[in-house]
Amino acid sequence: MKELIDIVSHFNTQGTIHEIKPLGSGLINDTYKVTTTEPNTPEYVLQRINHAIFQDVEMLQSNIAAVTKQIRKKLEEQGEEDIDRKVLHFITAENGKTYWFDGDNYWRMMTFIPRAKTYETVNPEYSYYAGKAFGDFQAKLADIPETLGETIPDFHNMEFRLKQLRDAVKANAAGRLGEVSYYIDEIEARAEEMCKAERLYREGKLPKRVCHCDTKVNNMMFDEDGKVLCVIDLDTVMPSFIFSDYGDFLRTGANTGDEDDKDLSRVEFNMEIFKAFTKGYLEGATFLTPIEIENLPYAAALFPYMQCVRFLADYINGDTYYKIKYPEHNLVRTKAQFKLLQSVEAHNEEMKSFINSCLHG
Ligand code: GN1
Ligand code: MG
Repeated sequence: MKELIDIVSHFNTQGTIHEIKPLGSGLINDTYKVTTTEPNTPEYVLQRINHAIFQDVEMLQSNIAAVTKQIRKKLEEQGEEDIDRKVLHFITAENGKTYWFDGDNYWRMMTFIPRAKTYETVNPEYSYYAGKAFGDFQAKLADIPETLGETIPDFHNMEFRLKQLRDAVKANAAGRLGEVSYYIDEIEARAEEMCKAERLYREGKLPKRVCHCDTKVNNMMFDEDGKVLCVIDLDTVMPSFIFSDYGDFLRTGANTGDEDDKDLSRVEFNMEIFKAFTKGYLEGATFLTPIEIENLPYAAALFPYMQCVRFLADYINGDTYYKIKYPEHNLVRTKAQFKLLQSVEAHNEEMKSFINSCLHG
């Protein structure tokens, strides 16, 4: 904790530090909650940025600055109250930037949003609010004046993710290939269909828009009444297909089991959550084109598929990307995402007819 206190001392915070404790369940950055002794000073969040993954920290933080500035402006224009709980606020360090480099690691701090909660699972009512909130998030960013950089190049590019998997298979760095051939075959059987977004983009039929790109259900803060306060974890906000935000929420929010469930019988795609989220999303994302809407069921399948590919590639590579809790963790995650994908596929027709009913009443 002494080292963490030292890091915090480089930021312009108020009050005396009382405690610094780990916070949240992210798989990439390390996150801590910083509490202060005085009752009227804010609490903070301290994060060690995963610099191996986010290599251009300057770009990362300037994207986030542009995004939070734009959201704040829109909230002000709408006459919103409680703005400080509805958009993240980053703390300046003594170097005048919103991050601090200690010689080894990059750190940043933001104000902790009081009386807010995150969830690992949500009910249909909360999903409806979440759908509206992510639609609204994309709508607010539609006319952002800055051009955002790709903080992780090709982040949600399915062709690129498949290439990474194929490279991992070729190298077989951890000698794990023997146990995963079933999953490789299942992935390859769907590869062409799953790269549809990239094809539509090349043909000029599908736009890229500013998206969040990590709309896991636990990246959203809710207030005491279950209303969405704000979206957090802005590292991956960048131009992408809207499928990213729609699909990744459903991947996490509509899974009846856990992302890394060992009991595959618990993993199913929950259509009640799907319906509530989709209804909210279509209400919030008023700018969607017919081709985007028509491909929402594809997006619901794409994200469990992409995550399956990413977890499997990491497993084959010997666990170099995601934090793991035990040696088979990435394989367990792969299997759970594949089971979820199969369940999404089984609901394809039902998804389509629900979306049609939303559009035509
Ligand atoms: C990572 O940071 P976190 O845990 O919210 C990952 C996402 C994955 C997710 C899988 C930068 O998100 O893309 O979907 O894990 N973020 C990055 O749980 O790779
Ligand atoms: Mg997160």
